[in-house]
Amino acid sequence: MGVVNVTPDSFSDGGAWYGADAAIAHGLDLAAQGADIIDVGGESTRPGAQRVDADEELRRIAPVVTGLVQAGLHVSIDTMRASVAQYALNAGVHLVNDVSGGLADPGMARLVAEAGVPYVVMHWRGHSADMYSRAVYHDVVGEVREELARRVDEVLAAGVEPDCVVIDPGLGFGKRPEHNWPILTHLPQIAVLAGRPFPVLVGASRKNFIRKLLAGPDGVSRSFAGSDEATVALTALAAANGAWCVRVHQVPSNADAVRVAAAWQHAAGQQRAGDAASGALASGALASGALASDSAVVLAIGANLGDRMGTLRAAVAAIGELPDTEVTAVSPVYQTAPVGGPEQPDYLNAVLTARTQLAPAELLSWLHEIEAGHGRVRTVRFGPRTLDIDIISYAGLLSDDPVLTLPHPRARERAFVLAPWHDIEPAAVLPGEYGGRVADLLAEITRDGVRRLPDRL
Ligand code: PMM
Repeated sequence: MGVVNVTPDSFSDGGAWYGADAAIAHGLDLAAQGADIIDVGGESTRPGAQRVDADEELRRIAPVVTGLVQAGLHVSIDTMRASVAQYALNAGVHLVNDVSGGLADPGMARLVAEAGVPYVVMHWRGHSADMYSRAVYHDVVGEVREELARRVDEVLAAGVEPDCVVIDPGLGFGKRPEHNWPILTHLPQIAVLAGRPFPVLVGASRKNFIRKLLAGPDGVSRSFAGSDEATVALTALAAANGAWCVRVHQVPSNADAVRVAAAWQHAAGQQRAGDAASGALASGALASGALASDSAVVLAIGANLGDRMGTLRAAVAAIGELPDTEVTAVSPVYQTAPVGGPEQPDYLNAVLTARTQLAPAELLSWLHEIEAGHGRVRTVRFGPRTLDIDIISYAGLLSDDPVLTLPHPRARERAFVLAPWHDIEPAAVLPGEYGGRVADLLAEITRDGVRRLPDRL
C-alpha cells in the first residue's frame, strides 16, 4: 500500500503532494512502482496534529480519489469521517482505512457495512493532539489485542462482514517508541481475535520509533527519508511474520522486500514438505524430536450432532492435512454424557496426538476453520455442537492468554479427555501447576457416563 498524503503537514511527507495534480501523479508513480493499493488521506495524524474540518478534508481528497479511481487504480481512503468516506465510496474507492477503528465517527461502520468493502480497523486511543497522554500500557500486546477485539465486535455488530475486516495495531498511535517493538514481534498473536484470524496491516514506514532507533550519537533522530532502508527491513520481517499488507511512503524497495519475504515463506514451506517426503530422514528426525521447530500437541475432538462418527473421522483427516502437521496417534472413541449446558445428545469424543510446525495461534485458527467447515457456530456455552476441537497441550507450553489457555484449563477434570489420552500415551503428563501424570489425574476423577466404544477413527 503506497501512501499519498494530500496534506500540508503530514508526518513524513507533509506538503510534498499537497496539490491535486502532484498527488495524482504521485499515486500513479507508486502504482507503477509496484503498490497494489494507493491510500489517499487528507488529514494529518502526526503526533500533536490539530484536526482540519470535514470540508477542507474533502476539498483535499476529492479530485485525487476521483483521478486515481478513473485511472483504474485500487484506491483506499484514509479517513476517520463517514462523510468523507461516503464521498470516496461514491467515487469508487475499494477500501476504507479508518485509523480510529470506527471510534471517531459513529456512522462509519454502518456506512462501510452498506458499501461491502474492506475496512481497516486500527488500534487507536484518541485524536493526535494529545495521543501520548494515553500511551500507558502494562502489557501492550494484550491491551492492543483486547481493544482491537472490542472494535472488531462493534464493527461486526454494525453489519460489516467478518471477511471485510482488516486489523492494524496502529504503530505510533498513542504508543511510545518502546511500545511498537513487542507489537511487531507478536503479529501472529494480534491477528487472532476472539479465536478468529484477520488480515493485518502494518504501518511502520518512517515512524518516530524507527527514526529514534537510528539516532546518531547526538541523540537526534534520523531524518524521515533516511529511515527508508530500516523501513524496508521491517517490511521484510513483518511480511515474513504474516502481515497481509504494509503501508509505506517509498514503494520500490518495500515491494522488493515483500517479494523476498514471500519467496522465503514459500521455500520454507517447500523445504519442510521436502523433508517429510524423504521418508527415512523425516521419520527418524520426527521420532527423535530432532526437528527443533517440531512441537508435540495433544488435541481433543468431540461431536454430538449429525453424523458424529463421520465428523470425527473427517476432523482427524483434516488435521492430518494441515500444513507442516502430522498426526502421530488417534485414540479409541468414547461415548460421553454431556457436561453442563442444555438438554442434548451424548457426545462422541477422542484424543489425538500430532507433531506440528504451526505456531499455537496459527494452529488454533486452522482448527477453528475445520470446526467452521462442519457448521459449528459458537453460541451457547456448553451447547451442542457438530464439531469441537480443543488444544489440550502444546509442547508443554503454559499460557494464560484467554484466547488460548495452555494447557486446556478443564482438561484435568474431564475423563473424556484423560481416558482416551491415556489410551494412546500411557506415560503422558499434563503440564503446569494443576497438571501431573495423566494416569494419576484419571484415578482422581469419576468415569461415570464415559464409555469406550469398539469403533476406530
Ligand atoms: N499511519 C498514518 C496514517 N494512516 N493508516 C493505517 N491503517 N495505519 C497506520 O499506521 C497509519 C495510517 C500516519 O503516517 P503518515 O502520516 O506518515 O502517513
